[in-house]
Amino acid sequence: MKYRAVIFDLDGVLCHTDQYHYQAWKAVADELGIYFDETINNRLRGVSRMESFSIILERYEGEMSQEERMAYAEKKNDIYKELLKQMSTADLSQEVKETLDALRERGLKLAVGSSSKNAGFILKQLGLGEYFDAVSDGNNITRSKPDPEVFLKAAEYLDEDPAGCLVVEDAEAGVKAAAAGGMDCAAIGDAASMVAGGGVSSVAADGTVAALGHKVYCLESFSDLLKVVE
Ligand code: B16
Ligand code: MG
Repeated sequence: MKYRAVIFDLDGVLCHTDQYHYQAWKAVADELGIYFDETINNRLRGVSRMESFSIILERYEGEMSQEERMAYAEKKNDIYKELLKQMSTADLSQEVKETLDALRERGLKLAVGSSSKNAGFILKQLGLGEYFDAVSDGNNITRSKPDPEVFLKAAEYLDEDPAGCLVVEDAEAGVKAAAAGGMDCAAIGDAASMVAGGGVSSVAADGTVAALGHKVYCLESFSDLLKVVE
């Protein structure tokens, strides 16, 4: 088999917390009188909390100190965490669970590589608290995607070479992070549309990341992963 391990992004791949991120940022943006919509929200995928707020503040007319930025980011996180409480095992789709189980049966190691500092809580809500062989998340990194740190740490925790790992991502920043880390990537959702449309500039039409030689597959649905790892 080509791969020995699969590293999954969390938000937008294993589950859909993206709507909760949107609602929480929207509440903060509305309070500050900043225009914010789903298109801007797409730019926040895979990007750390503080960097996400910087993107939102691009449309802010006034000045904001670092302390104020931290306070608003914390406020967003409080709203987000409150929304996460309504998540349950019902938010883990049957397709995702069955595909994870099938990958494991094939002998692949499975890890999470997420920018989120709330990854542990989300996995617990989904009933996946003890499921993965390793979890690398926003708490163990200093640089966020497109830096490859979160995926390289996941490979290290799994004791695997990056070249033997396949990353699954829904964000442009994550697809780039995988390539920068020397890993092939399966793009899903928003990232798959971008890759297919040529929106990820470093990815050639045949799915190869130019100059780096890493593959990027476009998944129509999560279970397509089983074909990629054959
Ligand atoms: P938190 P992922 C990312 O998760 C989200 O896509 C991104 O929108 C969010 O800003 C980031 O986590 C940080 O999340 O505020 O919970 O630490 O896609 O990398 O699983
Ligand atoms: Mg994501």
